[in-house]
Amino acid sequence: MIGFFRRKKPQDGPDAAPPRPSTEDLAAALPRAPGESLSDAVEADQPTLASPDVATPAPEVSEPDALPAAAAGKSGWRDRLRRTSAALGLAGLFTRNPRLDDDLLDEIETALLTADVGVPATTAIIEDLRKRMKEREFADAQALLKALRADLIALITPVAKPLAIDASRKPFVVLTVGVNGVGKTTTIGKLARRFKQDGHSLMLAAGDTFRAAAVAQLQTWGERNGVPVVAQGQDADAASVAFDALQSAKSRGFDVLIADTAGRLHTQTGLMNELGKIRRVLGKIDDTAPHEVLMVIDGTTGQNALSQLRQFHAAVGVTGLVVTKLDGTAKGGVVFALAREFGIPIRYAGIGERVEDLRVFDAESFVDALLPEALGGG
Ligand SMILES: Nc1nc2c(ncn2[C@@H]2O[C@H](COP(=O)(O)OP(=O)(O)OP(=O)(O)O)[C@@H](O)[C@H]2O)c(=O)[nH]1
Ligand SMILES: [Mg+2]
Repeated sequence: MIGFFRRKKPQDGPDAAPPRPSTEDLAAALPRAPGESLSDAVEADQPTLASPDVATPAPEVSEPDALPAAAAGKSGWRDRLRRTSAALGLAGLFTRNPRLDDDLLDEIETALLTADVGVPATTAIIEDLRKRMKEREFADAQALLKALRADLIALITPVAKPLAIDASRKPFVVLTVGVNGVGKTTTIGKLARRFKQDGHSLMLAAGDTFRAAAVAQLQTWGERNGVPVVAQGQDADAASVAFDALQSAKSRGFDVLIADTAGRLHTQTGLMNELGKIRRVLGKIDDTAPHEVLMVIDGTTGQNALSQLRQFHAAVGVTGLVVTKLDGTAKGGVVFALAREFGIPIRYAGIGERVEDLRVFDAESFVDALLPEALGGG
């Protein structure tokens, strides 16, 4: 019976067929006592996190050694986005007070592409500026800089929509997805702190069951924030963990449930299908769940983020994004490309490893960090 809930590991290859019946089939078929969870019914002997059988290597929670948190407000954004800002190099360009001509537009175009803004978004901005320059709208380079800032802000304002916890959904279920190592678990830890501070009661689900260390990592974040974590053993079925966690969070009256999942490559069809299964299993308990499918994207991956999002969106219907590691990259311009291509809300930006370094995504602060208004003494 337990074998039904074991599942292939990432190295089993992208298209390996699932070896057993789906969890939702079993959820429907298995008799359970009221309040008894799916895993209780079929996996009584599965090792749990507390079991001495589970090897728990040192969890990958690097925060205590991390740099100090970014300063509050716009200065924190500016400090942490300075690599992308340097890649853009527009500060140097405008302080030279350049002439308003095609060469200037070419330089801006190159700068935007260098910072990974991508071709479609860059072309749209340059064509807008070219048209307005021809119409003699700009008196000088400072006026053009102002228009460029406004175009950049306008591009990302529609996606700067913070995540709102709908209190009528109890629990409000957040399913976290993304490729390996992008910062999913760390982001959940940061969110747990934030939600708790906002007065929400919450629970975490350790849906990354590939590695015992992944469960322990989430557990550490849970302990640090005083938040309970629902876990089964390593190799448990991720959908079964999600099912258990939602049942438990619902019966205990929690406001929010955040489910972690194992990182997976967007090209691994079998593993991508598993996300659909997690989604369906959650829907068995609450047909409106999950209420947010939060995809975490590593800002350092640049344009590759677009194909990642395309595949995850097709597999599981992404409703919000977190772009992490913007502090360590010159490719932060990918945020504009994501906004233009998908229009999916960007909820948060990760600008460091500390728990405080998860910012609600703010269009003006973001553009201000890349292209300060006061450039060139204007
Ligand atoms: N500099 C920086 N590091 C970050 C940020 N977010 C996450 N990290 C680091 O990225 C590394 C990977 O983070 P995890 O949270 O383990 O990533 P994951 O997506 O859960 O990884 P898997 O579960 O293996 O797929 C850790 O060292 C984090 O500290 C960020 O915004 N800035
Ligand atoms: Mg993880």
